[in-house]
Amino acid sequence: MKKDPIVGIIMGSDSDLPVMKAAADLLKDFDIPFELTVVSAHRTPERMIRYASEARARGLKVIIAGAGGAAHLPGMVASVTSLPVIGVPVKSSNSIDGWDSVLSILQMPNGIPVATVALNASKNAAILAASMIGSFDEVVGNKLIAFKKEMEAEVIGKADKIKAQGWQNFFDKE
Ligand code: RP5
Repeated sequence: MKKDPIVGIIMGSDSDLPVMKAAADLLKDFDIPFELTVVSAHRTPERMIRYASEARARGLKVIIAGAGGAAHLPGMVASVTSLPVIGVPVKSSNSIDGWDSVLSILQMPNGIPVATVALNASKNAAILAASMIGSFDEVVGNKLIAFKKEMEAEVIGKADKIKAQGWQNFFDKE
């Protein structure tokens, strides 16, 4: 049976999907039920208000919102919902190197925080969402512990390889 989504991934445009896909991939790997859709602060303001105001009652626990340019979506959604909102600044094609969306999402007024991740870092947004879910859901929490252990083993493996081969030979083909 399909489980109801507990994370909402929204984005200002379908052009954000190539960036936001990594969040969906991570949540899928973690077996966290999520939904994904386009909600634009500027082009569909009423849909945005509806989405944000109904999110908690629909059972969502966290919202990941990605947008580029004048990226008002995460902040506006946070202004309506009491759920935690994670903002993903997207480097859209007409952006000024992404600084527009980074600052737009980061510089929220007192009282309405958005947890902002790095430019295009939708995977990190999903990891953060998983941490929030994992703080009350043991199964997800344990998956995060395993995920961190895997990363640790990977780094130690690389460090061991550098030590064994010498740093000059690190990139040589095996
Ligand atoms: C923002 O404008 C969207 O989040 C997107 O990053 C950017 C460009 O949107 P499109 O013109 O590609 O639809 O609202």
